Amino acid sequence: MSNPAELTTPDNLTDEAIAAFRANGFAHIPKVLTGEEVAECLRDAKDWLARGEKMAWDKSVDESVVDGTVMEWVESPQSAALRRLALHPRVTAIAEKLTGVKLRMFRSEIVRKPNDKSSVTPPHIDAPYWPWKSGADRGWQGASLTAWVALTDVPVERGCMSFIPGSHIGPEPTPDDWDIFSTRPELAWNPRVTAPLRAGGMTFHHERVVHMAGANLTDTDRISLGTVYIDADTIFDPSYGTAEEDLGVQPGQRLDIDRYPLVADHQ
Ligand code: AKG
Repeated sequence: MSNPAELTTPDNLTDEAIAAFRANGFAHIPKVLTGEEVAECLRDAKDWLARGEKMAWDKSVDESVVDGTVMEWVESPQSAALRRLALHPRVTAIAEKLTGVKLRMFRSEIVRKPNDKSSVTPPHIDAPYWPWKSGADRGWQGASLTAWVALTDVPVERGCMSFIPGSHIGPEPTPDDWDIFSTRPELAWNPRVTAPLRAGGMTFHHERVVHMAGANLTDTDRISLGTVYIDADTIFDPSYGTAEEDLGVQPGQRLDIDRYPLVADHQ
């Protein structure tokens, strides 16, 4: 863990932090962006949320949990700061050190948890959604991780994330694991780590780690950018996952197209 006043970079990321990510399935990094970087990304994000087409997560649970826009902004010159953030050399090089593998940027999502009508993000793991084999044959037991960057301050009361340390280690995920406490009920009784963040701080989480977030009980929107990075060798396999979007590659192929750039090309 670094001093909150100090920017974490790939150069000062400690071996202990890397070992903790692999053991716990998440990393809590109090400061990774400068104030200037936060300000320009927040400006871009608000701009997109005001005019981009939005989707709501999990309408069946609660229409108002979060809304977000996925990826359209990546190609737009008006959102240069967010594109820079999704491919930010500091963020991506930390991600590659944590996982120990070469990564591609897979997708990125601006998320707002509104101040006036939000509820909780239920406990879940991400792996059952993704159309690839979740890493059993890989050293870090994963094929993807998410970088979740706070663009506003996110104290506990504004709906920060919590994680169940070590929950990424276990059986190969199945589609039923989306409702993780029904398939692995023992995890509901494990200690959780809550990760409040100042704007410019971030967490990384493994696709198999149990995570959740609280409701936004404050009078200010919670805004974040969640970017998913995948192991560069990940192969599209629709027999895994519930995602139905067209990925632009054929089953059995690596996700080796321009849409999923190697992060190293931007470092
Ligand atoms: C994820 O990025 O996988 C999340 O579950 C984010 C939850 C949130 O932003 O509340």
